[in-house]
Amino acid sequence: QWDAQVSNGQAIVHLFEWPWSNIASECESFLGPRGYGGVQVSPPNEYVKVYQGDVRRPWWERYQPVSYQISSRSGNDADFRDMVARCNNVGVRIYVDGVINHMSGWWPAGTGSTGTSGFDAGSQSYPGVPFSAYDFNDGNCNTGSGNIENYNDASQVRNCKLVGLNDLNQGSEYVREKIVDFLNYLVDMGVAGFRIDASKHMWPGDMKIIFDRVNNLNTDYFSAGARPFIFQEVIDLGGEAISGQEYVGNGRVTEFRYGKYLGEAFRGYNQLTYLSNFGEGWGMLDRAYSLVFIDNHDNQRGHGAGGANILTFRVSKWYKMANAFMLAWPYGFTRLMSSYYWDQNWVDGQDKNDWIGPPMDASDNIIGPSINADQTCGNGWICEHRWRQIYNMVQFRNVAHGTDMNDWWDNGNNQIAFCRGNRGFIAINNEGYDLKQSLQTCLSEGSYCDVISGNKEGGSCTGKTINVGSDGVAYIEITTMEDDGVLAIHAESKI
Ligand code: LAG
Ligand code: CA
Repeated sequence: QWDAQVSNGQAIVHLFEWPWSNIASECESFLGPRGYGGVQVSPPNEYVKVYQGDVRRPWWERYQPVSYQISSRSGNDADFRDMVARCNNVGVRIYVDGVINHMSGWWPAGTGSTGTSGFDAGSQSYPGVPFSAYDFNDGNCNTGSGNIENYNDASQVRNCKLVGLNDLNQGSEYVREKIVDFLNYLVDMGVAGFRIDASKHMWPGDMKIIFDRVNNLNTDYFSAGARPFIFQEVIDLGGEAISGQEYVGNGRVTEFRYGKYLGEAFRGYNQLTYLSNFGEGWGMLDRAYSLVFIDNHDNQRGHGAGGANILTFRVSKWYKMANAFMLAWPYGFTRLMSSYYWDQNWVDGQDKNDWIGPPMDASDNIIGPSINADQTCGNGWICEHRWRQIYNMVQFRNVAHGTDMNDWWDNGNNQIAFCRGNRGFIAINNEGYDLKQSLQTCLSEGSYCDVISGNKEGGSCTGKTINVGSDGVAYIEITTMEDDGVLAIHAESKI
């Protein structure tokens, strides 16, 4: 449950709100060939269609389940199955965002959903499962409003409603059974694991009972006895009643401090020199239990945790630097974010457009990404995972997998460099002046292509070429005029 069950890639990407058919082609044409290990997909099961004043089909409607029928704006059951098979066939795994803490919020009877089940939130009737009022926590919650009011009280965080969402009682045998059936349906289809939404809001012991009952992975794609990968979304920045540590016995846990601290460092509120022991040395979870990322679908738009210093595609130079550091650094299992664009509308420090959903047509169908000649995406999709600096660092991580960090160098401030065994070398310059330095790269003698400024194509390099001497030393230059503040070479970028 801690092993991502990847076949060859050590990083996964969240293709937020992508249609299943687009993900299937992306696995075949890009993710498989580029060494991505897998995809986190948006919730696939039936949910509320939200129309509320100006708010029209927000992304967050997918976090209000109505049943476990596979039917969403990304496609139906057949589309989903086709994607799982096609991705697995090219060695790319699928991880489902499992929303099992709650069902929908309150909506008037007759409100539509993305499937055929229908629901009545007021009487807590979800006939597609079926769930009824007996299956919810209301009786176990003792706050006046029925909502979570105080995050210093673990029992209300787990037994009361999160922002008004009908809270399932995972202590009930019947509820567990329905959740296990849902997870098993997906596992049997070939899914490799789950991001467990809102894990902080469920008791770790109840979750353990549920996960222990999930089947082994499908042997058409995985070895016999392989267990589903579980990564639990627990927002723990310290200072609350519930800690991420309580969940490590069930699977990996999202380490939200990781992206927050890197955001602060690259924005200049902390020096990169301190990153030499980034990870456990900074009080974060043990690397064997952590799932790390620079931003996610919540904190890239001010939801969730991390605050204003989180880096996103909007500050692309820092974003690429932070992702490069993450992918080069031997800590945790890495996840990349892949976004769509929306116009922000800042009012009193809050983006009034933080609800905006993916690009859609006049009938509210998602318009999936198109692929431009230069490999970037069109139709309003950012596709950070297709940026050269990012996909080449995914390859770096794969090439360096299994080695430790060594030969750390820094200038005492914001220029750093290090090796990964004798497999890879990276230098980062976040200083207001150039980096010009002879450094130990730990690589064997020869010429290497810097995979940040270019690609190795055939026998040559479209970016900077770095000459490593017989002593492993190379002259490294990253000027402030360059597009990127990173230089990276590895055993497979030798020319
Ligand atoms: C998560 N992790 O624990 C998701 O990553 C996060 O995106 C989900 O919240 C949350 N838990 C519940 O699954 C998102 C939005 C919320 C949204 C919620 C339900 O961040 O803003 O709440 O999904 O759709 C919305 C409204 C609320 C309203 C609620 C109920 O924003 O004002 O009370 O719906 O109708
Ligand atoms: Ca709960």
